[in-house]
Amino acid sequence: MSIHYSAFAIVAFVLISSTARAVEPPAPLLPVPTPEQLAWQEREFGMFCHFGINTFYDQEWGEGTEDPARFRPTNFRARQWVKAAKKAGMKYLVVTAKHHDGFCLFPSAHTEHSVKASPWRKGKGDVVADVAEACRRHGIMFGFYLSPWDRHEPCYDDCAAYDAHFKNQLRELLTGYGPVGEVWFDGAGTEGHVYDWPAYYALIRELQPHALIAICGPDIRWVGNEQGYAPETHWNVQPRGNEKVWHPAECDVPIRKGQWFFHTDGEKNLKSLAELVDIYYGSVGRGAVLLLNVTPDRRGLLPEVDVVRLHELQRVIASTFEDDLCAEGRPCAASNVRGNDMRFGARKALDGDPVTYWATDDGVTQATLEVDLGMPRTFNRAMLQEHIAFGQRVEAYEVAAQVDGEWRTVTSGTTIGYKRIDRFEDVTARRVRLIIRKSLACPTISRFGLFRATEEPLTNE
Ligand code: FUL
Repeated sequence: MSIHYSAFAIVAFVLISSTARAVEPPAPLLPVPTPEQLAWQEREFGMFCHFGINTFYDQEWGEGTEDPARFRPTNFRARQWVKAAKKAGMKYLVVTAKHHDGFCLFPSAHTEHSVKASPWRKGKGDVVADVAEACRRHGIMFGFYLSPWDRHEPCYDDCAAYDAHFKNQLRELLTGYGPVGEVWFDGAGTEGHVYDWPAYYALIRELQPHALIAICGPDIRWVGNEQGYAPETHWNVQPRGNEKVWHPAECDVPIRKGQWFFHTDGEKNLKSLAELVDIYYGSVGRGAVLLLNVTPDRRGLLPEVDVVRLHELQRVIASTFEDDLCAEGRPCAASNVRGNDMRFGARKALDGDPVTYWATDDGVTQATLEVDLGMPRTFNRAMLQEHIAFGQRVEAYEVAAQVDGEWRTVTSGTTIGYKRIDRFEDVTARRVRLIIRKSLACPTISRFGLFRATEEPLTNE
């Protein structure tokens, strides 16, 4: 009896292990994101906060001659910023520890031009510390912006001396405030100045190995505009010298048109809900990450009107994407499934799990996935996602629906990447298809979703 049992167990083991061996996941298509880049990509949406001496001067770029005595927020509460971010669905926050004017929101030991010299909290306050602490408390990734261009620092024109100064400040920020997720190096104003970037990067890697270095940095690239839009065709892989690297894009844009810092008459520049919804589709919907600037006022609080707008945006996004018509359980089939193995089956694109994916056999770069929605359903948004941990692959796709017995193209495009959301007029259909037309290697699709948005069309209010 026991012999029979163990013989059976051995046969079962051999069978299971040989099937497992037969169908390997696709080989990664290099380069692929680092774990930190992947986790950042999945955050999708963050808050930028420009706060500093400019807030009290009604200006965007200080000259470095501003008086720290003017920095006196009356009701600064970092928690209000972070709670608003969290409620808006944002997953990280980047604060301006120092802008071009050189005024530091933290009590740097290497300059007097900081909160230390201000009347705020009798010179004992530290905005960066409060923000980092609030982020930690609410599970928001913390990041800081540190402007390389410094119009106050007397040693700025001596490149070597300034490198040492800048590294000192970096060290303070990298060691005194807990985990840092992103370091934002602005390129503005730096023309003609030679910085020792490799030394800055080395210091960050040494002190915060999980921090991503953005813009003037190797981990996250600037999307190339301050409007909040990524290009339609959007590749994460970029050339660097003779190499190709994974260098994902971040779309930074202010919620008030053209204003990163607070201005007393800035409310009229607050973007409309429709504009913000459009920005969301133009950034997250094209596979980039959105860093929306919401700027604290002279109280040290985010203005209520901005917070309300932010939450309107969150409601539109949440309500649009809460009911996936292609959800798990719908009958579905694919023209090709990797090794005919259920682990890579069509269903894996519907299960809402970003870790699982539908994949085809190696060499199969055109394939169709068909879903039966059970009955005619109306939709106007398609969400597609690639399993980018294995690299970005798709070069051309199409979504089609069977309307009155005929297959019609609902939307089509080029790249998918981490996420692609397309908008189109209402379509009512029971059978729908995702067609991969062209791919650099076998596609790995972790999401094919269809939704119905009810928000008003874009207006220019
Ligand atoms: C630009 C800066 O000059 C602006 O003031 C702002 O900080 C924006 C995010 O980057 O380069």
